[in-house]
Amino acid sequence: MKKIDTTLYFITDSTGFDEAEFLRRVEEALKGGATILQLREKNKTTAEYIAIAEKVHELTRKYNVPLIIDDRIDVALAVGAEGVHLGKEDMPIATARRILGDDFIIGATAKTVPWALEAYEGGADYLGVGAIYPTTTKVKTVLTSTETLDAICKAVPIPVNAIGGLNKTNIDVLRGIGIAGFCVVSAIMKSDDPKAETKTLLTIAKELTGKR
Ligand code: TZP
Ligand code: MG
Repeated sequence: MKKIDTTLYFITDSTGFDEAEFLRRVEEALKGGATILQLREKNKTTAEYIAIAEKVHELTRKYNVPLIIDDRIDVALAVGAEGVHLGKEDMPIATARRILGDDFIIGATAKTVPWALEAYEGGADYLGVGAIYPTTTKVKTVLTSTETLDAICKAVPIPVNAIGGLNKTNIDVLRGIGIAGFCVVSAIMKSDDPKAETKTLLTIAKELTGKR
């Protein structure tokens, strides 16, 4: 199995920021210790997605953090990213695995045990499960119970991350569940001090996952 550290998985959202401020926040999160970073863009043209991905990749390389591209294997390949994250409406996991080969990181969204097993069997390296709480980030999702999250963790041998509405004040519901880490968007992206917030979340994530 590939070694992927999903302890504190930061997902970007450029909404409301100019490019310089967006990149500054991304770099602050990297300085704070995000262990993996997903570039998530829903309203950009292919050319725009590639252009911003190249800039973000320069930063993630500097901090030795894998860059995952949301939805788009063409963009991931174009910029030489380390991985791609795919949901139900994106390319099927097994198809992506066939195209991308064994070394590429492929993450999948899963909201049920059968869906998690299908993604794992198709060749996913990790799963994102949620939304655990309602989220202010623009996303088509439904809530996933902590019971389902727990069942998914027990059903697959790959890292499982919780996602959705998570921040430093409400993480405790995940205690005792075998997650590898958790994903956050707004907790870091909208923080007044993204670096300090990332540091705090990393400490919590390490403690929660028994990595400290
Ligand atoms: N998938 C399920 S919830 C979510 C995604 C992409 C958004 C999480 O964003 P936030 O701001 O951490 O709630
Ligand atoms: Mg998607």
